[in-house]
Amino acid sequence: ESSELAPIRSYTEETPHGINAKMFGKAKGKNLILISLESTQSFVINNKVNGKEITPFLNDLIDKSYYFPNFYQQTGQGKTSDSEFLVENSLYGLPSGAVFFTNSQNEYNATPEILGKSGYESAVFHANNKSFWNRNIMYQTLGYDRYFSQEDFNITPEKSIGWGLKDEYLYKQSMKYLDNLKEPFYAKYITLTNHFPFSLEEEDEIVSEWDSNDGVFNRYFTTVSYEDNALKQYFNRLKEKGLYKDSLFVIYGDHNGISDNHTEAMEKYLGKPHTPYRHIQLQRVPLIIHNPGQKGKVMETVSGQIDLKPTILHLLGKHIENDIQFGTDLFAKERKDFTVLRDGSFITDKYIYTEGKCYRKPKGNEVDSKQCQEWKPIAEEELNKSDQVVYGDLLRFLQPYSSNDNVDG
Ligand code: GP9
Ligand code: MN
Repeated sequence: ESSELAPIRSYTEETPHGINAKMFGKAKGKNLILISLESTQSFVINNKVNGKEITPFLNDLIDKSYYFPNFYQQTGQGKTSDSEFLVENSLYGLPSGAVFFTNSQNEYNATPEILGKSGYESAVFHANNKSFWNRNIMYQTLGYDRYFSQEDFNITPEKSIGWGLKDEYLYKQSMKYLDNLKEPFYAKYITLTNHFPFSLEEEDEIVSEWDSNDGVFNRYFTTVSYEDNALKQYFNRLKEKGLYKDSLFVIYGDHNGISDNHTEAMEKYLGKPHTPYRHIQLQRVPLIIHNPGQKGKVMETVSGQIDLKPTILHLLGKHIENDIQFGTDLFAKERKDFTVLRDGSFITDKYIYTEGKCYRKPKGNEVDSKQCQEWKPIAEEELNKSDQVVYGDLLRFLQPYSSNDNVDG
């Protein structure tokens, strides 16, 4: 292996990459269905607007799933595409620009490629223009077999809102394509209806708009609720087709939807002042891992999108011996409560560090920055090392890997 990769490997191997023997292979041989919930933040989960539950379907599902309330989005300027990059590769997006554009010709060792080697057929469903975020190129690089984009869906004005095809039709029209995928498959859905500026026709509203003087904020609840209901319909379709039980579901928010331009309405809604601490806590996005038939469990571990690749692969019973992963299996006993955001902010079990200041959880009171000091170089190195991999295209030096399907340690 190249000497350029050696310091990276010794760094990623410093952090314990544990495997939870009880969880390893829990979903072995199942289909993997990954759903990216556009702009969905955790503050809507188990919460209400105008006295009504915002996400009744997700709230129910959470009771039968692993739910991660301290899961953070780690994207930068590449927004949705950064979240995809993080999740597929366990590498960070770049400090500026979108890695989907700048480094689409690199070598990677992405989840679709890894699963492809054990017979999974992979497909993405996203009803936008195929070249948006350079996806048509990047998906080939990541090893996707199929990409169903705008041109593969029947998109009419009645079936569209805002950025394009409504989520309910994305799911509905994907069913015939799912039928033609060879099982086990890896299907990734990128939803769109809950995208800024959160437009929705009144007839599609499940909850009504909130009543602050911030229209964007008020409408957010309606599109989140619509997204929730569309997902419910999709699950029903999968059950009818007999695909539900044979699949592992990973559902997560891609990034925040409510920017700091809406802090006044947010303060009013949450009844809490907007502080740098609050800003970081609002970068939490839902993560739901659902393996049909399991018991529900809330997992408090501080985590981020970087951790999904090892988590998913281990659940499917794949351990990639010599992969370079910056994340850690969320079920591993020895994993540390620590997550770095793309701007260098970080979160531990006790502290949040952002904009050069250290805050104590859960109240968010500022404490001496010394309290956060020990983690600061770790956070910096984490991002630097990942950036070196991407800028230097270092995964071209990865040795062909062996997949160990029988880990029980
Ligand atoms: C566009 C969709 C939304 O295809 O992924 O993009 P975003 O603006 O959220 O990155
Ligand atoms: Mn997005």
